[in-house]
Amino acid sequence: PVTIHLKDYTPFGWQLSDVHLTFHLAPRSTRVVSKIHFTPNPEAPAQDFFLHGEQLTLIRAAIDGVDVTPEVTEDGLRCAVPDGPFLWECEVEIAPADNTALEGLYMSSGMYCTQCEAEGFRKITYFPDRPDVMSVFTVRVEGDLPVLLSNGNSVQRGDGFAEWHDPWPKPAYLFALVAGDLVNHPDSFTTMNGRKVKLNIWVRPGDEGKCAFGMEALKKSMRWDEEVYGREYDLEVFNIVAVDDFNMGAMENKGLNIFNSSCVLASPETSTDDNFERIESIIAHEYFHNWTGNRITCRDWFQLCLKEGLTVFRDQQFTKDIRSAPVKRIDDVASLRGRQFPEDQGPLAHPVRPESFQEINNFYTATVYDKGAEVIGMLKTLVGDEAYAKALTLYFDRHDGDAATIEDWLKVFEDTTGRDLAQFKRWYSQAGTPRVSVTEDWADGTYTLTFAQTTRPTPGQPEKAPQVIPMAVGLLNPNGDEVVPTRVLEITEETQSFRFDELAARPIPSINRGFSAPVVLDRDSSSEERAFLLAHDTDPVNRWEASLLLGRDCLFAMITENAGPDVAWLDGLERVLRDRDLDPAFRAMMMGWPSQNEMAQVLFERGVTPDPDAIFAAQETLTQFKAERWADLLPSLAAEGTVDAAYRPDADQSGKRALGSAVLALTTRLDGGKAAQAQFESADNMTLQLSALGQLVRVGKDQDALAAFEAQWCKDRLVMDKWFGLQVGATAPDNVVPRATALTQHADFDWKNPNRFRAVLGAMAMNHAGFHRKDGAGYALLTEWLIKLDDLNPQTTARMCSAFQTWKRYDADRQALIRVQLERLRDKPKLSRDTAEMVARILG
Ligand code: HT7
Ligand code: ZN
Repeated sequence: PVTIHLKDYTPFGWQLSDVHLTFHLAPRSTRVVSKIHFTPNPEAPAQDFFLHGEQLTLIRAAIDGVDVTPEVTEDGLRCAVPDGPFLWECEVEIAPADNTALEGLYMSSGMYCTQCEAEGFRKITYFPDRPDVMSVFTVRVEGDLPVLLSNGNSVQRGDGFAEWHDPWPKPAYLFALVAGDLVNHPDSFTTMNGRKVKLNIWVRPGDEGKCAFGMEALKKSMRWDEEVYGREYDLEVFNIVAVDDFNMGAMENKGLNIFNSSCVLASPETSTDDNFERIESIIAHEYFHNWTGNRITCRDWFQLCLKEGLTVFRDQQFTKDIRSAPVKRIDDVASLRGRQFPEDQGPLAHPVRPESFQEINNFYTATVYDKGAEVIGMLKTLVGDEAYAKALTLYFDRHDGDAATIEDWLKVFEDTTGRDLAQFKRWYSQAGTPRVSVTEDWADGTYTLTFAQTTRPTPGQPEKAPQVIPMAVGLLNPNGDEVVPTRVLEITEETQSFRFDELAARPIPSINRGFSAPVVLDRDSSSEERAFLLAHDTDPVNRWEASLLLGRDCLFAMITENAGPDVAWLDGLERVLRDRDLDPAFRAMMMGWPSQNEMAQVLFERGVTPDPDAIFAAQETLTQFKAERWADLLPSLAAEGTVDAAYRPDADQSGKRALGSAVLALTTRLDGGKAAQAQFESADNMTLQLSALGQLVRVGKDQDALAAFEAQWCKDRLVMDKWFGLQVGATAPDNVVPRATALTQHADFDWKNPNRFRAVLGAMAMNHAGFHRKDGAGYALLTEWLIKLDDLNPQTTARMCSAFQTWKRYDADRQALIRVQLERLRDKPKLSRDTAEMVARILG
């Protein structure tokens, strides 16, 4: 396998002034004709003329009108070219109907669509398929289909053809084409400068009723980007298309975003509140890419976080602004710790800006996206809101039209603030989660906090240097009053102390408020102090954190010492739950507790080998105990969690329903599923229906409900994904593998569809105790399916290998069972490059 290194970057030898593409569509014999003007790039070293190309049949190539015979290899072609500018013409044939990898031009439910990021365009035609080669595209699509779309503005449309022109230079990964029998949900948006932009969401006939929410989200995103970042949309039309077969969530192709249908289609009957919120944020994310990603793109794929970290940061800001900021922050922190921390602390750890890769598709990770966003949040905290805004304006002014780097990004902050960001840059280059231990000292009215930071070695990085850590700290006095409001301490040294003078009494610190830095905090605080913060902290994230830490300790003691549940913690929590001044959504979050996966990590960190069955049993005992202890409280909380008005998927109503659903989880422990059954039967929206079904699955009283649900929704793919997933995800550990096995034999288990594959096999891998069952049947079943999928869809296969990334936490028997499966995968004949790289990294 070839490893590509950041340090080897060299510019392409030519510039492309314009690209003309003509597509003659046919399922197994699409012809693609390209005409491109190449001009030597004065900034580039001398090099062969090489164009990427994979799985293409070359029909004809010509230079300046004269036919040529290039040297064609598996990954492209080489050709002798004139010294000066020249016109390249080329015709290839491709077979979209046979493209199961869902990269390049492929077919989904009878429609043609594309996915070119990262390196899919090379499966469409021969081209310098790299993000720093930008050009203006004109595209003609010919085909006997009612809707023919591509990037940019519509130039001409006629019987069986359409022409599109995108005036903004772009790299090939932002190219898109869609053709099919589609219907649109139209609307328009008037920009801050009074330009009217046509908006469309294109869907398969029958899905028109699921577009309204996505359209509203799009308009909100467009307005927000104008108001907060001063960014205006720059084409006459913005098209979104929903596609059923898609490897990821969505793609920001210029003017023609393509979405996994699960990430855009929504209706109250078929989508949960969580689905609505996710759709809103993904639509925002893709839209925001128009400036952070498209107008300013990446020089090379090592700079992926430049667009992804920033765009995630922007979509998180957007959700905070239009929903509840504290709840969103807690959600993001929980997801970072649940997904990114295990990556950063295991064999797949890599820097936010990786330095090498074999397959770039394997680096669309939680580290690049979510830690990348945290790094931007830290930068904003360090420089302040005003300087951040100025730096961003400078970034857009200075780099519009560029393929930029992290160096460019940091330079705008240096130029705006005069700060030296050399040390801060380590957040981009150093992998691993920093651990910060805290000690304190109190004498004569002076309170001193001392922080010591370390980062453990990660693959390829044995030594770590200290990072800049913005640590937001507030101090409370013993009465619970805030005596020192939030202050950001800038930790730059390995060990560093900060003093707070003239305090009347020894304070109680609230550290890393708002999760100001993505670190593991090591602090020996007493449970009294945690309970105090749970009761009094003014920072919602740390209030939630205090409860989580108490929950961890409680479960740890239950698992390792057979202790009973921590009554003091539950009483403290009860006071929070009874506080009607607190947002129901926040209280719903407080009712959550460490996941089984998180507990496995906690045990491992504390030197105890996690036993998945014991963790599951402790969770069950704790839930039952909570239900019994709070039996009196549950009815009033359930009332607060009931919405009488017509369904709206907004923060207010969904917060209430989240509380109702958390209450139902406890009530079910007391009534064996009666309330859940009633809710299931009366539900008039998917949020209530699904949460009730989840509880029925949990208590094993699900046969009738599952059958009724299937009968009701068998025609709706997205709802049926939920049906498949829930049966595996919510059931008791012993049932997980048998159920997953049975579902893979279900007539509707279309394993070639990534959503359906993930619904069953992904849900199995997420059911901690079920997946990690002692006999290794979960590992074997997943591997069997990954082996099968790899021939068809390497990208999705490789991503799902990360289910094994935490394997070193477990006992020797489980590790041996996992190793057997990883080696089985590794030894599969014709294993894809994607999966081979992942397996090799996980095996170490
Ligand atoms: N920029 C996109 C990332 C992406 C992708 C999307 C769909 C299918 C395959 C893909 N490979 C990479 C999505 C985003 O971050 O917005
Ligand atoms: Zn993105």
